[in-house]
Amino acid sequence: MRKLALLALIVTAACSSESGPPLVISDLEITRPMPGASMSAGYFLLENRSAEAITITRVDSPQFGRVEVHETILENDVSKMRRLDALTIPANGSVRLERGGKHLMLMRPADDVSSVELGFFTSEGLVLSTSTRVAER
Ligand SMILES: [Cu+2]
Repeated sequence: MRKLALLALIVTAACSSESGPPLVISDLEITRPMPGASMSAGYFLLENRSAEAITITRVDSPQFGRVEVHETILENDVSKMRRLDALTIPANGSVRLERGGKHLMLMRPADDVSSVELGFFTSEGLVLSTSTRVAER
């Protein structure tokens, strides 16, 4: 957290008209689990507005028992998912989580998941928190 605060100071000094959080989320969509399934998927765009790469090492949500970052890969013409230990957003760059690509997998839902809160952590702590309504199908 201390490093991020310092980073924010540097960014502010370098570009005084622009301050604000280093990591910005948009286009956030959490799907409702398919009937009989207990997993939801999350899609969004993460923008890093700082001059240093940001590596997300953990995502959590009070509405789910477990949240993982997955990547869909094609192996011998079979679509598979694998878990990613980290998600790096390059300096002044962005990463999109989308259908058929990297995505968030939300497991073990609570009884009420009509509204979902998400926290994104680096090894140094929380860098972004957000919430959204779950998409109607
Ligand atoms: Cu997945």
